[in-house]
Amino acid sequence: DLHPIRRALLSVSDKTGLIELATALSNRGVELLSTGGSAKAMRDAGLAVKDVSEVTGFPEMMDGRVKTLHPKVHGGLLALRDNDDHVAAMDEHGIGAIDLLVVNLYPFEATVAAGGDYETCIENIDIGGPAMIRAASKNHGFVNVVVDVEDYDALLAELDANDGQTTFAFRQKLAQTAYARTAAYDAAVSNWMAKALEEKAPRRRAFAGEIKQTLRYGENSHQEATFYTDGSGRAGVATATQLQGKELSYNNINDTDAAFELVAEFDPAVSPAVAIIKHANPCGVAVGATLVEAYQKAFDCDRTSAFGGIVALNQPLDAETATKIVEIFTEVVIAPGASEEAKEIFAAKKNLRLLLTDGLPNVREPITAYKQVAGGVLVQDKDVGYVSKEDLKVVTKVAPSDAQLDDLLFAWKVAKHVKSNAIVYVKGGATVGVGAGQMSRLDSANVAAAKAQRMADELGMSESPAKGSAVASDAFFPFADGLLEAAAAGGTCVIQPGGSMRDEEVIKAADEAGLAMVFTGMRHFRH
Ligand code: 93A
Repeated sequence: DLHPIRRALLSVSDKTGLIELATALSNRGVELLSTGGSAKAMRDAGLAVKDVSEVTGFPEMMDGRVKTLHPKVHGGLLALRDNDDHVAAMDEHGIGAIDLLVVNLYPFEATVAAGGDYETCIENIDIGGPAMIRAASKNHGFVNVVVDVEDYDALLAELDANDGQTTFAFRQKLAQTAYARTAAYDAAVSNWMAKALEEKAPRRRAFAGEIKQTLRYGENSHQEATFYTDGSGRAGVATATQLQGKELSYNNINDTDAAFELVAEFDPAVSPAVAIIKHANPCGVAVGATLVEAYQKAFDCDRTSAFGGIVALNQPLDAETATKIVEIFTEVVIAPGASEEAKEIFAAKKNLRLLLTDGLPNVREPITAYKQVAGGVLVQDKDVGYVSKEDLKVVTKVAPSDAQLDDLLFAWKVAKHVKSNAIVYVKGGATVGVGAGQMSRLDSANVAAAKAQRMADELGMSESPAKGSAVASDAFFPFADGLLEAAAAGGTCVIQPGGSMRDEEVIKAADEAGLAMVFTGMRHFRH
């Protein structure tokens, strides 16, 4: 597999070391072919060089865009020397074999780095060079390809060591280096072009989806924002029809989504349900015999926070509920439909936004959820997990009553939609205290208890509604303290995933406090 070098094509942008290499090759009897600038440099140094245009019979044209792109060049690089057909084709078409290709490419990367304008960068995309490099590399069984000035010495050393020939292993290594170079070159072009695309269009427009609304601003007024639909047609805030009120803001949309996804956990065929949301957390959730009752119960949980809230219903808005809702300032109401009467009642409140959908979001639909992190994106299945009565495991001496089970499951559904750490107190199908987003579970239990006490104060109740409540914890109690806090606030039954190292200790504490506790085996972190 030793092959001699008889004919070389040198075409280099970076002329460093060119004369030394060409002289050394010439001294070994190698015939030199070259392109415009490279040929001139060598000729100026007194070397005998043949122009590629003389070989091809075509002048270099189109500002040099076409100089080596010719069968006389590519045939010379690609022909298999031991293949009779190839050799015959060379003879027939007057193609001479090229045994060595020395190319370094138009300085595309350096042009970009120097801040070259669009046209200049485009002109510095080398086409003929990479084409020859890839051709010569493919034919490394016979052809040597050098793409780096640093490798000139190694080539000459190889020729010295092998009596003017090169080994297959050497040519293969050159070819591998060469493909790495053309790959990196094209990657540089692609990256540069991607950046140019971004500069033409705002970054957020790069998101693949239909623009639903250009928002006045994002989470804060200095942030630009856009609302897209994802093409799924999924029932929810993105596909809702707005009947009245001002344009939705970024935060309105986020909160409306949280509200509607939460209320959709409750089957409208079983009972009407209402969720009121502030800052993506529920400040009141309830089921009731009627929709208006559910609304009243949800509102009562935290009247202070419900002011300016987002209300989601799991059934069409009716006149009674509409009348009740307009009593206080509400930002958005979303529902799967509304009666004509209800619409008329709302029409008097010009600023109140009413969003109607064809149905509830399918909370069991296994869709994908994304979260951006620095330099990356986290992708996961949406949390569509749920538990039913049969999945619950009673772990305490006392088992919950049927009424307690209903409240426990209700609390569990709500806890899934509360930012972790989540502790939720529920009584009679309504939240009475919600502890959201604290960094310790104990703090969340305290917050929920304090909110329950505030509810008692607001409504003039004689005792905290947390007395006799069902307590949900979105993840296990790592210690007994959070559980004991819930018991102290008046909780009498508890639902939690279980699975803590200290489950035994927590169960013992529950038994000592006379609590009924069930494990779900599934947690609902939400961050
Ligand atoms: O414009 S090109 O893409 N068209 C070609 O046919 C071609 N052939 C060689 N650029 C081409 N080259 C490049 O020219 C080489 O890769 C090398 O970078 C440069 C050498 O040009 P000169 O010898 O005129 O300085």
